[in-house]
Amino acid sequence: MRLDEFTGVNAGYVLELYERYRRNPDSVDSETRKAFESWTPPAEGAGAPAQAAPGIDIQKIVGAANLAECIRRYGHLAARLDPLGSPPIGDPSLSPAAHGLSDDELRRLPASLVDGPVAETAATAFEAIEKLRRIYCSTTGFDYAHVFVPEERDWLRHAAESGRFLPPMDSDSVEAVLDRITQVEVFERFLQRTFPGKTRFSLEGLDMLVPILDEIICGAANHGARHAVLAMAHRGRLNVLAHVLDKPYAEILAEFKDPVAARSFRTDLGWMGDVKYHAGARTAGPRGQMYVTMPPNPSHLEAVDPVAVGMARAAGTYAGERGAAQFDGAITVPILIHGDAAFPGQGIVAETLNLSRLPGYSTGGTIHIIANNQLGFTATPEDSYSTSYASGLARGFKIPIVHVNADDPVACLEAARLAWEYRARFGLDFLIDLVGYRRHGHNEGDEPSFTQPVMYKKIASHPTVRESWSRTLAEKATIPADLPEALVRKYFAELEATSASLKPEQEYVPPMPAKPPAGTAAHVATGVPLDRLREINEALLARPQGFTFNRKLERGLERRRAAFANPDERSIDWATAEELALATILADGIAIRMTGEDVERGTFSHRHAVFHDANTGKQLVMLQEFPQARAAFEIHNSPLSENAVVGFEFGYNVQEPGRLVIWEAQYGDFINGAQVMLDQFVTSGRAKWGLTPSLVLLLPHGYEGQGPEHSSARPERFLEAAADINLRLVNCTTAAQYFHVLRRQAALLERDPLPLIVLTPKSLLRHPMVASTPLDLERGRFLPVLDDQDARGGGENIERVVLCSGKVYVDLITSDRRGTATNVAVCRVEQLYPVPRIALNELLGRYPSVRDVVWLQEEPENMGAWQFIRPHLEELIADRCPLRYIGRARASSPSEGSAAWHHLNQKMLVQQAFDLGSPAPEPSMVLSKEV
Ligand SMILES: Cc1ncc(C[n+]2csc(CCOP(=O)(O)OP(=O)(O)O)c2C)c(N)n1
Repeated sequence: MRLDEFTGVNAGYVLELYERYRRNPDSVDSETRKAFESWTPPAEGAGAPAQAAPGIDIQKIVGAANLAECIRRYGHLAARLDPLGSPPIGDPSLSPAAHGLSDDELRRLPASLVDGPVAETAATAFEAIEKLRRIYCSTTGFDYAHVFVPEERDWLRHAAESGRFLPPMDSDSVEAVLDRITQVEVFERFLQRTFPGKTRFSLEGLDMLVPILDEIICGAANHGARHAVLAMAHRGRLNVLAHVLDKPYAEILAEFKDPVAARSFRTDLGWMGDVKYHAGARTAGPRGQMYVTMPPNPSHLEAVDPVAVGMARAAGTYAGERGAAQFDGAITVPILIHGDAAFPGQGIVAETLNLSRLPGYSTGGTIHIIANNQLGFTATPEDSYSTSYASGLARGFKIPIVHVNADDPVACLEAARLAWEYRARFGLDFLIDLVGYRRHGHNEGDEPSFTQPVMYKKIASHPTVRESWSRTLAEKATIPADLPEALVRKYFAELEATSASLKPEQEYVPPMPAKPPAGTAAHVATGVPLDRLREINEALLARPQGFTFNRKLERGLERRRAAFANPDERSIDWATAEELALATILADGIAIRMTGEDVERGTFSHRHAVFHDANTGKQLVMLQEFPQARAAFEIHNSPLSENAVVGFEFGYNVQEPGRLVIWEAQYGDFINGAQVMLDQFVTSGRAKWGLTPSLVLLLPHGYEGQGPEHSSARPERFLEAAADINLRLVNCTTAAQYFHVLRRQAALLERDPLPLIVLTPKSLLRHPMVASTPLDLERGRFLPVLDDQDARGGGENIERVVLCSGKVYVDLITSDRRGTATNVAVCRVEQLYPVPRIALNELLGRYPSVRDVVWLQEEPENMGAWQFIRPHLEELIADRCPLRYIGRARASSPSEGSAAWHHLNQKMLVQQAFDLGSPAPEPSMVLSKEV
C-alpha cells in the first residue's frame, strides 16, 4: 500500500510517525525510513496532498479521525428516531471538543482524514464530518459496529455513507408512497368509523411498515426469490393481510360484521376457527414474482418466529434425490415482524436468532422488523428491557441494525432496500427497528391516557405520516395540491362500496366445519419383503473405500450383517428397526428430516446415523449413500433448544407435508420446554386454522430409577389435548412395532396426516424382549393392542386382564411371578390415542371369565394414561366386571428420587398385578384400588 492511501486514524498514525522521522530519522525502523525518504505528506487544509505541512498538529489529525470513527459507531445515539420528538440520548464522543478540536481546526484539516464516500466530495474535514453527521445522526441510526467481520462491516459502512440505497425521488415514486400510506391509513380509519371500539390492533403510527414490506418483497423478487414467509403478531396484522397478502376487503369487513356469519368467507381456518387477527393467508398468485405466505399466529407473542423460519427453510430445500437435502437461501425469504416489548422479552426470539447461522437451520438471511411503538401493553421501555434499544439482543448475533424514524418515508425505504441488499450479498439476518408510536390504546377499546397521559396528549396533535408526507410534497410542489385528499376519498369510497355490497344472504350462510377423516391408519400395509430388507440392510452396511470405522462400532456393524441370517430369530433391535424403517421410507421416495439434541449418534449411543472416520473425522451418512434411496435424508444435531426447534420443525413440516419430519427429545420430559409449540400449534393448529401437521416426536419415556427428571415424557400432556382425532400417541414395546408405526406415518403423510408422538425406550433399546424377528418386519403391521404373548387369550381360566402400556410390560413379563400366575393375562395398549376401542373390545371379549380388569401404569395416578383412558375402559367393560387401578399414588413429582425406592415400587407394581386383590404393603407408594 502506498503511504498516500492511508486514511482516517491510520493516516494520523502515519503522519505521527513521519513527524518522528523528521525529528530523528533513526527513531523509526529501516523499512519506514526508506518509505519516508521519497514521500511528501499531505498539506494542511485543502485535502489534496501537496507540500510538506510545516507544524502539522498530529493530535488534531488523530482527533479528527477519531471523531469520524465515533460518529460511525455512536452516531445512532444522537439520531432523531422518535416521531414524537423525544430527544436522543446523544454521546459526548460525538462532539469535536471531546477530541480536542474546534470547528475552525476541522476546517483546516483535509477531508481525507474522515475517509469514505463523504470525504470524496468534501473540501475539508469539517464538511466531511458534517456530512457524516447528517448520515449517522439523522432520522436513521445505523447500528452495525458489532458486526466484526471486516467485509460485512465495510460493506455496511459504504452502503450507509454512499446513500446508494436511497429510494428514487421522482414524482411517480413519491406519489406511489403517498398512495400506499393513504391506503394504509384509510383502512384503519374506516374500520374505526364503522366498527368503533372493535379490536383490530391498528397499525397507525407505524404505517410505513407496509411500504417497507413492499420494498423488501419486491427487492427480494428482483434478486430471484420466489417465496416470502411473513410472520407477525397482532399489531397491524389486518392491514398487512389486506395490503401485502391481498386478503380481500370483503372478507375482512365480513369478519368485523359478524364473525360467525362471516365463516362463509373464511377459507383460512379449521372447523373451530380463530379470531381475525390470528388468521394466516397466502397470496393466491405471485405478487410481482413472489408468493407471500403468512402463517397463522397464536396470541403467544413471537411463538410464530421459528415456525416461519422453518417454513422458509423447507420451501428453499430440494429433497427429491438421494443424498443430503440441498438448501438454497436465494429462493425464499422469511420476514419476521416483532413487537418492541416482545422482542427482548420472549426467550423464543433468542432461540430463533440462534438458529440463524446453523447449517441445518439457516435461511440464507431472515429480515427482522421491530414494529416499535415504544410501548408494550401499558409497559414502557424502562419496564421492558435492559438493553439500550428494543433490538439489543440482535447485536450478540452480529446482525446489523438500522433504527429508523417511522415518520420519514425516505429513511424507511432506504432501510428496507439496505436490508434486502445485505441479505442478498451475505445471506445473513438483518434488523430494521422501525420507531413509531401507537395512535390508539393497546386495542381499540383501551384507554391509553390512563397510563401514558403525556405521550397521548402529544399523539393527539401529531400529524399522521400521510399528512406530513403530503405537506412535504406539496411544499416542494412535487404533487398536485389536491391529490392527498383525492386519494383519501378514493380509498374511503372503495371500502364503503365493499361494505355496502356485503349482502345479508351471503353473510348468513352457516359455517361448514370439516373435521378430519379418521380411521385410515388401521388399513395401511407397512410390511416389507424380506429380500428387499436384506438387500437394503446390506447396502447400509457397505464400507466406502478409504473410510475407517471406529473399532467398537465395527463390531456392531458385523452383528447387523448377521441380523437376517435367520428370519425367525429375534435379531432386529430397536436401532436396526429404526434405520430399516427410515431406509425403506427413503426407498419409497419420501424424504426425511430428522433433528434433535445429539440425534446423529443418539442420546443412548444407539443410532450412529453419522459415522466419523476414526483417522480424519470425516463424516459418513449411510442413509444418504445407499443406492436404493430415492429421496434425500437430512439429519442434524440441534442446538440446545426445545421451543424454537420444535416450532421450526412444525413450520418445516406444514410447508412440505410430503416429507417425514422427525424431532427427538434428549429425554421425553424436555418437551415441556416446547409446551407453547405443542398447545398453540401441534395439537390445536388443525381445529383453529385447518393446518395438517404430521410431525413425529420421539420422546424417551420409562421409569428406570433415574429420578423425577428423566423418567416421564408426561404422556398426560398429550392426552389432555387429544380430541377430534388431532394426533396419534403410541408407546411401542417392540422393534417391529416401531418399524411399522414409522412406515405407517410415512404412508399417511398425504392421506391422513396427524402428528405422531412416540414414547420411546431407554434401557429397553437393547433388551432382548424388545427385539423382533425379520419376519415381523415382513409380515406384520402396527397393532394398537397386543394380546398376551403366551396366547393366554381366550383362556377360560384367566381371572384378571392387566392392561398396560410401554416398558412396565417388560417388568411384568420378566418377573418371577409371571410363570405361576397363569390366571393373569398381561396385554399391551400400544396406541393410547386414538383409543383403539374396537381392538380393546375384541381383546376383552376373548376373556369371558375375568373377575377384574386392571389398568396398570408406572406413573402416578394423576399422570400417565390412566385419567384419560379410564372412562373409555369403564364404557367398554360396562358391567362385565370391576375395573382396578394399579400404579403409583397421586403425586406432585413424577417419580421418587431414589433408585432403591424406585425398585421397591416397581416390585410392588408387579406383585399387585399378579396378586388378585391383595393390598400394598408399606412403605411402597403403589396403589391398588377398585374404581
Ligand atoms: C406470551 C405472551 N405474553 C403476554 C401476552 C399479552 N400481551 C399481548 S400484547 C402485549 C404487549 C406487546 O407489546 P409489544 O411487543 O411492544 O407489541 P405491541 O402490542 O405494542 O405492538 C402483551 C403483554 C401475549 N399475547 N403473549
